[in-house]
Amino acid sequence: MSQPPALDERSLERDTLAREVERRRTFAIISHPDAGKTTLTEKLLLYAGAIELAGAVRGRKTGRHATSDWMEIEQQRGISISAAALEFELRGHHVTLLDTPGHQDFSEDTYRTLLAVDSVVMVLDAAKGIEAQTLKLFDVCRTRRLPILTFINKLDQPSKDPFELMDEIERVLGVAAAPMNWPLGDGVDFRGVYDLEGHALLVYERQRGGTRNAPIAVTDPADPLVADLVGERRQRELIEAVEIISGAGTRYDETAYRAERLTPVFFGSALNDFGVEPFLNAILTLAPSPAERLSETGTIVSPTDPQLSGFVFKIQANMNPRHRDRVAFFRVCSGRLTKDMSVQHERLGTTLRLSRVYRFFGRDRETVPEAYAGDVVGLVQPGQLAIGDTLYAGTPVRFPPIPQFPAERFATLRPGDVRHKRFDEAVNQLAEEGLLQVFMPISGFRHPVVGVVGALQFDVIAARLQSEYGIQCTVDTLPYTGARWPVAESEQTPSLTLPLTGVLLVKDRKGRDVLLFASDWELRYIAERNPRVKFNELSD
Ligand SMILES: Nc1nc2c(ncn2[C@@H]2O[C@H](COP(=O)(O)OP(=O)(O)OP(=O)(O)O)[C@@H](O)[C@H]2O)c(=O)[nH]1
Ligand SMILES: [Mg+2]
Repeated sequence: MSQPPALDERSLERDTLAREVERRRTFAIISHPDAGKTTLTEKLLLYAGAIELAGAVRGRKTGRHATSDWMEIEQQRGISISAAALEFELRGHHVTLLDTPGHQDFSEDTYRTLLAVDSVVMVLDAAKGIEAQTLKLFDVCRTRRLPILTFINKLDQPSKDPFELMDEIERVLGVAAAPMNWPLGDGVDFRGVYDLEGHALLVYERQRGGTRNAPIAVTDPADPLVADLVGERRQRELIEAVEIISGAGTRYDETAYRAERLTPVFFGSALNDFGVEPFLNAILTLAPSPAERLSETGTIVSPTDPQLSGFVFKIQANMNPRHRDRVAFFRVCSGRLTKDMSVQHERLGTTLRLSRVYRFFGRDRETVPEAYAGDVVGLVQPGQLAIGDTLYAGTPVRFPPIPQFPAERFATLRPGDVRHKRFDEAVNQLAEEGLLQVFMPISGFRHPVVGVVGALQFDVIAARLQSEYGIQCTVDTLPYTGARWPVAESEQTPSLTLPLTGVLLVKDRKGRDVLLFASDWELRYIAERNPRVKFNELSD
């Protein structure tokens, strides 16, 4: 038996853990579609020195694409579909950034990602303010107690008045908005931002997109240098704005930010590389390092606890054509993860050796020898890991389950050529990712019926079957709007009485009965006719 480590060895380990945790920043970028998350992500990578050239969301065929939109269908359509993890080192910090999809059809992936981070960057389109999906995601952040930094993007286009935007954040989201810098003009008239803390002017020069302007120090908004740089009219406006902000405006307060009562607000234009560098600095200095987490039973898991723990929040197959494997994205919550270590698989009650541990940069991966709380690592353990699984070493722990969204749209998948085994395997792999739920009809054609949250996911399924598995597939949409798992009260419960139309009885992957129904009317009918049966919305 090995000896327990000596006292000073243990305190040395504690110091290392504390230091590693302290320097970690793990955050997700969220917003309504098209606000500029992926563009901002790309520019943050550029300023962090993690990439040399920035790609674009709508790159020309031969052009560079944004690192986080690595999937073929993302590049074709210019939207994000799947959350992408990007990890890099910057000025002594270890940063993990997760770019999420904004479209509500992919929001389950975004919700799962929000479980894996310690804070959030919220991007607003300056012309649009708080949009519907941003509001929904904000509510999720609030229940998960995630501090939020705000980046108001696209100031190079006609924008709402900045005071109106501050007011909208406070009114609609119900948090204080503390401007950290202030824009001078907008659209064609956009001249730059004034750093309210540092008293410096960052001047925007339209023609010089991509170049790194340094902020110019001024004594205050009334400094004659300001007029030289942006003109007298803009200076007068700035003086007035700063007076209002220092009088009645909200000032940054760390405690309030950490308690999700306040969001620091920055202005800029991601596409034009403007205001990105100060924002990156703010992420490093303001965003919190990994905090304690609660297990399912309510025990506190400290990030500096020497025993490893964490959970799988995402599975993605075929990320790299050279490695056709399934990656389980694992958020480390405590301890140190080392390659080849043995861990306990909480759900299966087995021991697992972590032989393939990667860190990710969009599609690219590299082997990592170790990881700490806050890190998101990719584990390749074929067939052994599912979304929501907890892994630990030492004292048993289980993290709360990850809720699955109920499917609201259904379709039959018809493969073109018939290589059934490969097709079934492909559909099952996509089901493991949580992209779809698979059902088998009881009678008629044996083509699988799939359920998804949003209609765009059908396009993703067809595109991925084609590009990742070489399977041409037709998606025939079905008129159903929901699924229920009937559970009989007892063995004596009579068999189901169903309406003649508007329902379909299918089996799930575990062979259980599932009812698909076309509207609430059928569901009510079924519930009334079968009083001794419970109809569960989710399978487990
Ligand atoms: N004018 C202008 N356009 C921008 C700016 N930032 C992003 N865009 C454009 O806005 C569009 C959407 O940008 P994305 O970065 O894909 O937005 P997103 O939030 O990642 O979108 P989803 O991932 O699909 O939710 C693209 O055409 C960008 O080029 C900006 O600062 N100014
Ligand atoms: Mg995007």
